[in-house]
Amino acid sequence: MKTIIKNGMVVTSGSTFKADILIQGDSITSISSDITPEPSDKIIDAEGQYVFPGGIDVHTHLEWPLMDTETADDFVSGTRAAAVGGITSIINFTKPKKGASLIATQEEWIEKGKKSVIDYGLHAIINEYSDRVLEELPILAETYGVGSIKLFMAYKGEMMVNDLEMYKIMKKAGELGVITNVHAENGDIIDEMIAQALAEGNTDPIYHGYTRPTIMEAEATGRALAIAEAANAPIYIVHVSCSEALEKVVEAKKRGVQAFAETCPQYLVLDISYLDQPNFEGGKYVCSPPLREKWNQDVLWNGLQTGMISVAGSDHCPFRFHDQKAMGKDNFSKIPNGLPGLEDIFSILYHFGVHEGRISLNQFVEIISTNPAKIFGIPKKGDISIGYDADLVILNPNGSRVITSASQYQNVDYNAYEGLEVQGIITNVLSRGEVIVKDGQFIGDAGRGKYLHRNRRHNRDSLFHSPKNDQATETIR
Ligand code: DUC
Ligand code: ZN
Ligand code: ZN
Repeated sequence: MKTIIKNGMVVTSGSTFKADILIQGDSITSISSDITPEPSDKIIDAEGQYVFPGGIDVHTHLEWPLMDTETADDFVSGTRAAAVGGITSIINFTKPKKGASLIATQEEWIEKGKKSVIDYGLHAIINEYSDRVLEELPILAETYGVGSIKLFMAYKGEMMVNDLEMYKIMKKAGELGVITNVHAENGDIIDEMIAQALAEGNTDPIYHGYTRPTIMEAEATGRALAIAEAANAPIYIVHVSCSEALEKVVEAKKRGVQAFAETCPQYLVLDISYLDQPNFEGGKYVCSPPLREKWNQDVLWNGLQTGMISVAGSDHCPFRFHDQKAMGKDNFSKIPNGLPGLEDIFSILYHFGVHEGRISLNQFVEIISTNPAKIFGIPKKGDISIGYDADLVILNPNGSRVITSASQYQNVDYNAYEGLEVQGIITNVLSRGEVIVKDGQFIGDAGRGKYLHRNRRHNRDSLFHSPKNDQATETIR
């Protein structure tokens, strides 16, 4: 059976035009001003609506152990929420147990991911250094299509690696064309600040913000970029939250470092005042890096406008408020770090970005779909083009909705954006040609998602050498 999406306004990173889209099997086979249906064809009328390439969220933590607990969404509930929210592919993080091989870990996480309702890839976290890591990296890259790893500069004892370890790992990754995601915060100094705050009797969630200052994110960001430069390796700084850290990225791009930056909706829309609420409400907003002073939001939007920030990822890391966040009721350092966001990232970026005039429709597609596919080497996704996967999101720009945990698919008892009204309603979502969201309701099956065996290098290089990147001039503030 063929499917035709008729009369929609097709939006890609490069253009916006009215067209019909013909889908056969998994793929887009024709894009034309008027495709005549045959009687057996399934028709989706998208008159008055936008048709976007499916969102690609390259920053998720489903089924992810952290701080003696595990995130509240598994690959079923998390990817279902993603689909309803316009995300048709994710890249989740693995997490090796101490001493475990990276290959065995990858196998274990591919197995976990098989429940997914949308396509999923995996970034391999490396949370301790050994010579074996360097031996396993080529196997991960070549046999498992793992084009990206992740290193942490914080979470000492659980995940943090030191500078020399980073250098050795990034050097090897760079030789293989594998990009390194980096969580950039100075873990040593943050741990000291936390100990000091607790010793002074300061236990409320707001101290999470005070003990992880912007300068410690900027310092680690600059150091990571310098190590990448010395190792001649591509680097992707996850969740840039503040102006000082973004400045480090811009400086590095100017020097020619193969650097990309990501920010997240929580840093674009929420601010540090959310941590400072009575009755432990602030605990809901504990994530790392922490929410920042509001003025940083304009700088981050500017980074997206100018291409200095290439991607918006959700950093979906959900913990229930009533029992998981509550672990830190008397001690902010025990609050599991993370916010839910996978279900709403597409809407929030559309509303605050496109609807409120901060970015264009085409920039929106670039940030939420095209750039993630290019940077992380996802073949046949991130665009609406013949031969590409029919991963498509149809959005009615004339409708609006109020975000609330009462109607969410995320398996968590709150929503960080509760009560926000956003313009634009996602009506239909297709994943490889199959309608998995119809009239806003999920109708797909668990287990239909496929593991993304990723390419390395080629698409990312074309993006790195784009005119925008080459112009990394005084673009912030
Ligand atoms: N930050 C979070 O808030 N959660 C997961 C880990 C991280 O880096
Ligand atoms: Zn992180
Ligand atoms: Zn994260």
